[in-house]
Amino acid sequence: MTTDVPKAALYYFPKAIWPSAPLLALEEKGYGSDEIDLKLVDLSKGENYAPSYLRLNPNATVPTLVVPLHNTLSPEVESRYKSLQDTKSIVEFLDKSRSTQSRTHTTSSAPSPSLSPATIAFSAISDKIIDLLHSPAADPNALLYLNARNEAALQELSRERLQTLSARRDAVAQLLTDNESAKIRVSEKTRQFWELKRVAIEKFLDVYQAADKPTSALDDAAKTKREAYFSDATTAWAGLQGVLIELNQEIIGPYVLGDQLSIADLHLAPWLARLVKLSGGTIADDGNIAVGKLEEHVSVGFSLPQDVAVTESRRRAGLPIPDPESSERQNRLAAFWDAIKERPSFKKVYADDLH
Ligand SMILES: N[C@@H](CCC(=O)N[C@@H](CS)C(=O)NCC(=O)O)C(=O)O
Repeated sequence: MTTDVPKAALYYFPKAIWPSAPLLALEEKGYGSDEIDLKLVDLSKGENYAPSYLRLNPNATVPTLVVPLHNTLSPEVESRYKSLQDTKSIVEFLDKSRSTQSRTHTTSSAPSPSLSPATIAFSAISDKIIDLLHSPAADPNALLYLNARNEAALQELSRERLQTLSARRDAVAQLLTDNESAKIRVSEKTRQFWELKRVAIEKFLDVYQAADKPTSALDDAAKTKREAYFSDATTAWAGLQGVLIELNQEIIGPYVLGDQLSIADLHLAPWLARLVKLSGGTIADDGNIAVGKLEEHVSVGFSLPQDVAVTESRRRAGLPIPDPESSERQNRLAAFWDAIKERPSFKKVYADDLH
């Protein structure tokens, strides 16, 4: 294969949630490691705010997929690119761009199943689930920053996140200073974008930095900030209940559209992995344990209807059935967790830990 043919480049960060969807897609679709360039954008250092990255994705988010335009897939023609800037379009693109019949530039001979919904009805379910997972009420990054509803939890969260959040604030502050001193020149729109990011990061930083003090030792301003934070956190986690109920109703099981994996599962997997992690679960936990921890974390006593039999879900997912006589039941999210975590794609993307 020639090496000078322009390739698509996936900008990602391994610990971020949404880039994990295209990373799972690369595995499930059998892309060879020579087909897509993987480019790391270190979110913990604020690299996503750099002007060079904003030219690829003005939202400063990962993933971004930069693809050579089709008619210039030839080394003689100067390459032109377009960038896909959201997870849904990127996963769809990766699904459509490799099929076992197509002659993509690859050394991989792995099969490439279609992951697109096969009917209009399936398409509607898939879209509904993907849109729900990307809705503000389900935002896994907001839930990460708001994952403390009492003083002890806030102390722990602060220990985990203070350092990277400070580094990200410093990166944005440096860009604003460099722009001020004309070391770099950006548009007013970009300057305002950075300013908004700085304010948003500092709002959390203020609360995290004071985490070690009991509320009684805070001055009035800090107390008000902490109370507002706990109120936002409580609202965010309460709002997740409705999302979980809806997801659990819509999933056919064990995967979103039934026995076969589809693009919706590539969104649900990283989303659920993050929420299980935020709830204290691990990759070793089976569905009932992992989703049980999530239910408990959302609200004590909250539980989704256990309307499927574990043996039936495992049979449908092609998993071994240790006890065929078992009458154990589970909810659909638990069945999904059992099925997805056994896939080689999931084991690869989450080899280090859930994130
Ligand atoms: N709507 C976007 C959301 C992507 C997103 O929120 N990415 C997070 C990481 S999982 C991010 O890049 N955050 C960077 C930041 O906000 O500074 C998508 O679907 O791709």
